Amino acid sequence: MANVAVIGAQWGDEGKGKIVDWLAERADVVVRFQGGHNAGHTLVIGENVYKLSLLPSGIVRGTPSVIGNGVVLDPWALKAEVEKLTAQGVTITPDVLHIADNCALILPFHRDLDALREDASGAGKIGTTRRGIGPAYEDKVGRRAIRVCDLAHLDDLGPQLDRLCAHHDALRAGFGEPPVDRDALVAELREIADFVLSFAKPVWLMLNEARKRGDRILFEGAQGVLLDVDHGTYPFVTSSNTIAGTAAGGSGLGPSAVGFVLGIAKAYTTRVGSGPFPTELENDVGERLGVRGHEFGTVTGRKRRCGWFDAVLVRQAAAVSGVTGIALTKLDVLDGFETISICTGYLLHGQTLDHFPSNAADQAAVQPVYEEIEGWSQSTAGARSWAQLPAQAIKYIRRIEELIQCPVALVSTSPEREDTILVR
Ligand code: 2SA
Ligand code: MG
Repeated sequence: MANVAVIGAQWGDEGKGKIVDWLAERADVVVRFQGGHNAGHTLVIGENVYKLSLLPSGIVRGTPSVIGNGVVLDPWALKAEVEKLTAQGVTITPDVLHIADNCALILPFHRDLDALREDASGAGKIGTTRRGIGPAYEDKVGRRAIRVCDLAHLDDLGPQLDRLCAHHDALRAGFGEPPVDRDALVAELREIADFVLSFAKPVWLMLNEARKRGDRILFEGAQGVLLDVDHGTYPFVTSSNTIAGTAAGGSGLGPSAVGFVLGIAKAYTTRVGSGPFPTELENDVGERLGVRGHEFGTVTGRKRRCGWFDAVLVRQAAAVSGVTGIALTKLDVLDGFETISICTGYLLHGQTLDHFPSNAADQAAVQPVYEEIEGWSQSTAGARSWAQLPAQAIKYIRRIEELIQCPVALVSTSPEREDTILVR
């Protein structure tokens, strides 16, 4: 097996957790390369349900797991998640979990700022997870961040802390908030430092060595391509690059380390948070998709918006991410629909478009052009082979492949790991 990067081909929540878990069994190491604890990956293993936000999914089965430099790391969220999983019987030691020592930290004032901005934004709200992700990435590219390795040098933060606090004090003043309490911040960091540092190392070195040995590396993307800060529905995006290209840069490997790019797409579309969503169904059909698909955020419990499959968006996501094959998930949610629609193009001010425009107002204004196909009445839930699928469901999958110009490599028919059809 080549190294595989798993990425979301829509707005996240495509079911990456299950697919990563399925692949993790065949991998020697699993790497998260972007995002932070805004992810929500659900793993169902027998009777047990594991919900991961920051830790790579491999951790649950004891596969060595790496948090790469492209991730922004909240030390307290890390500790809480490690404790939660430990209570569920998962063993997490420095032999299994490895954290890049050059990861930028998410600090308490990042979380505050995320919430303050969202609350002040009214209709312009992004609908973030309020985890401080955006502000932490801002400080990283602004060259002000405190990083994991700095936790070993808390007495020497000096000018770096000055710049960081000066920046935040000005922002906080704008919201009527007091300046950052520097002593309290350093004290809090001091308390958590040893815990984080016990997992910290130059993971780029470890990964390059793994690569030389021929170990199989599984890159675990979070969110989805349409939330990518460059290619997504800007500004209604997350603050990292979620495309497959980030797998290399966010972990300290070169681009050739990423072999097969597996894009995960739901058989319909969902989105949580604000922003354009051309095929959104604000009616009974959308409601039915949400109820049948249990469409609620893993991290925040927010209700997800639902709509038909948008082949234009997935085609674009597959292109900008170099997707080799698609894993189509939650096909069973479409069971029993008399007809199913697929968006094949857009109308914008009377003109037909075969791609999603970049401008936010245009993105909000496009009207989906639908193709309707006949549904199926049989259940596909739990199907494990092509032969167990109704003919119409196969037709639906084949039509999607044609429209997105990318093969469907896997079909997932339930949250259970074994309920997966390998197409080729
Ligand atoms: P942020 O917090 O700055 O990354 O939010 C910016 C936008 O990115 C969206 N976003 C997500 N969308 C879907 N799933 C995500 N993860 C969790 C999950 C979310 C949850 O898997 O369910 O539990 O609510 C995720 N993370 C970020 C977010 O909605 C904003 O639109
Ligand atoms: Mg999710």
